Amino acid sequence: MIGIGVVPAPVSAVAGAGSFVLDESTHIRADPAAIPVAEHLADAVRSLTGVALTVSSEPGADGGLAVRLDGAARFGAEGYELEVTPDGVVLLAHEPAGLFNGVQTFCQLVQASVTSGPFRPEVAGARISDLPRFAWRGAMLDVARHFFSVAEVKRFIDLAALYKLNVLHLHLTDDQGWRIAIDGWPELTRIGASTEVGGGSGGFYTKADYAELVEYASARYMTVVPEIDVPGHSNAALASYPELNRDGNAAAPFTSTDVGFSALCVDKPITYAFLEDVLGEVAAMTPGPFLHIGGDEAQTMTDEDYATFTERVQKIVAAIGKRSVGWQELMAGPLERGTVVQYWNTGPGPAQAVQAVQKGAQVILSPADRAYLDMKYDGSTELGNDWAGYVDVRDAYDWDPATLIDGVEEADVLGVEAALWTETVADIGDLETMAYPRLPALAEVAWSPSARRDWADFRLRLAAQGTRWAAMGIRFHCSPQIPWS
Ligand code: TNX
Repeated sequence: MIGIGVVPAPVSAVAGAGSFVLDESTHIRADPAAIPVAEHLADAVRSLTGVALTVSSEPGADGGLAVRLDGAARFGAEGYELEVTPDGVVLLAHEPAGLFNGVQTFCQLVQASVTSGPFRPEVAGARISDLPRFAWRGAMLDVARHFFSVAEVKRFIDLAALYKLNVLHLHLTDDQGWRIAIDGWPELTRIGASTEVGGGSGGFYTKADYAELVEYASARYMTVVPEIDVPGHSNAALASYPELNRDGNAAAPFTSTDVGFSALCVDKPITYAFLEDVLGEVAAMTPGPFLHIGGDEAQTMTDEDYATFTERVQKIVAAIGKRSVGWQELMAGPLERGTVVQYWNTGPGPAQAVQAVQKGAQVILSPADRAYLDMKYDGSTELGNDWAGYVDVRDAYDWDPATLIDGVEEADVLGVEAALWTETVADIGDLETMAYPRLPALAEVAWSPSARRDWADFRLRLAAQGTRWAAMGIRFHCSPQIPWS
């Protein structure tokens, strides 16, 4: 089996002689800067096997598990080397994020030992060296259509981190709800946050909540990319502040699922005062380099107004010291240096992604017929949409980012992102069912070299992961394409 069963498939993995036995006497010895990752490893092993490992940074005898930051620089910020022998386990990386990725791999090897017969935490010998293909391996959650609590978003982060995803894109605002507190604009949360699809009471993140999410993600080496979707998808803001509307009357709250009807006013100075405040506050709370400014489906605006607006917003973002990300429509106007364009709409085809590249932008690939986790798996899926067709596990898995679009080459692709829109997804059970197992499939698209990817092999490796998901209480979709054990 490719990569001795690991998902996503590592760059190189070979089985070694013998096995390493984990028991209560096993000690993890970590470099001081690697202690948080080592603690994470101990927690994960405890929940997988019940075995409690001790952690320290004291130098000591060989044996046990060594977690060290002296890996080769050529493995980059996120790569790692892992060796399992009867005498011990050595995990090396150049940076902590690489160690964290190595821990995910090691846990899968442990899991394989737990499920391969009578319980004996004995990890088969292996030598793995690994690093990601793409820098941006994203998971987007729409918390605007239905609100998800801090605890639920943390669970989503956990689901993504298991498969080495490193970007959490939070779609924080849309027609149906505004989900982030902005000091200078309190009505956004008093009014704009009080709705969601279907008429529920919505919700929002305080600044402390948001900081908690950033912290939780960062402890898992994930960067948060907040999205404030403008100029369209802005009804919640327009319902909160009459002065943002052309006629000076507050828009009515919206709890249905149509798109494309709302737009901020291009020619009103207050529009930009509003955006400077919002983007400034969001940027101040966000350590990562990117702000997502939406830009999709502004169907009531002229092309000229749209270009004027999106150029100005990108300049606001640049002035704050951040880089803009926008949905593919953004390429219709001028692109600020460093702006990244996210391809999604497979309906009109990839021309806008090609044009974005021709204008010098890198792209993130989220083709809806592959990467939209809100599409139904098949005709029997109760939740979800189907405007881009059904997306079963093979559709999510069996494509290559470098050959998907003529005119978009590997170097033009910053990465791949799975997107979970939540018009029909209302709680954590729904979320898990739509995300799993497609999120791990897309994680392999983003991480593994194309030479290591093969559907026939992947479906066997994925099947073996199901046991762990069941143990973790993840309500995954048992796609008939996968031979679940
Ligand atoms: C299109 S993707 C949208 C979203 C919807 C989604 C549903 C994008 C940039 N816009 O507003 O939620 O389809 O699949």
